[in-house]
Amino acid sequence: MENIAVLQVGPLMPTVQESIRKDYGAVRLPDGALEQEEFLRTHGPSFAVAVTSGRFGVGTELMRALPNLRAVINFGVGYDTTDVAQAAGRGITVSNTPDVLNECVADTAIALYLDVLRKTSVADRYVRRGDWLSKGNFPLATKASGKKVGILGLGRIGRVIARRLEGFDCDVSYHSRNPVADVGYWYAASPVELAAGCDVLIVAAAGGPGSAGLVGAEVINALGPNGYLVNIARGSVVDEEALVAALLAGRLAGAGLDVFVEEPKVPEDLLSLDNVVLLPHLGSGTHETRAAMAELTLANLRSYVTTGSVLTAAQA
Ligand code: 8YV
Repeated sequence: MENIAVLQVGPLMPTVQESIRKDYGAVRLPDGALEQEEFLRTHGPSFAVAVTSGRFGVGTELMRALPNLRAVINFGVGYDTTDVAQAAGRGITVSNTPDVLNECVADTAIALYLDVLRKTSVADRYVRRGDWLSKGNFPLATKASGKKVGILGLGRIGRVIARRLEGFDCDVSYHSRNPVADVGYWYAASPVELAAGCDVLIVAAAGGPGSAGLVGAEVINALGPNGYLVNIARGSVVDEEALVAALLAGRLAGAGLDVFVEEPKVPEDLLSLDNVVLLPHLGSGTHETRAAMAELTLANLRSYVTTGSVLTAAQA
């Protein structure tokens, strides 16, 4: 095996951290800004591979400080925190962990969908507070089966969500950059058209500059006061300020959110709203899926170090 210097950027699953330290002598980038600067000035040129996760990534400045970087191995399917344009320009390979998390992320979308319409989290709080005893029956919710659901981004995860919704007798439509050849769902020409024709909009598009703010005020207004939004993609795909404003003004019925613009910060205004379900970015967070992601991350690293190419290259 070629002697390659590996840099760990941000925390990783303990098994992955341990494995890259033991097998490749990986060194972790210090946390503080000053320590980082000092570290990179001295050691930056020695690293050929960075192992990171979607939460951290190798951004513009960090990539510049690693002049001999040849590969970014990303734990996670999303790699919007890595500067893929610079990577492409410099011939740096980027890998991610597609497919192994489709089911769990789709399950999370369905959990949010059911919760926000049927108000199960709110009802759980109602029981715990003793309101069932003191106030009587819980107010009626909204039916989840048979709804018109629009999926924004019919990629690997979007398709699995669609399949699950078929089981709820939902009428599925979608918008993606291009129509998907082998599906029978109705294709909407734009996010606004998709939102206008559905009861629930589920955001499953990849993050990054190409999709930033795709769900803006116009799309939210098209969804309307009886519409719901579910986001399991990236906070950046939704104009969060517009979303919060619409929820506060009653221009949207509710939202189920696993992702936010400034994670782990969640807009304060959302915390007191009972028509909003808030999750701490746990889409892929099961033992089984995280183990599969860890395995694929390490397999990509191994493959890069031994052959010079990765198994699952990210699309630039
Ligand atoms: C992970 C994710 O939580 O895969 C992704 O893109 O957002 C999640 O599966 C994340 O990548 C771990 O940092």
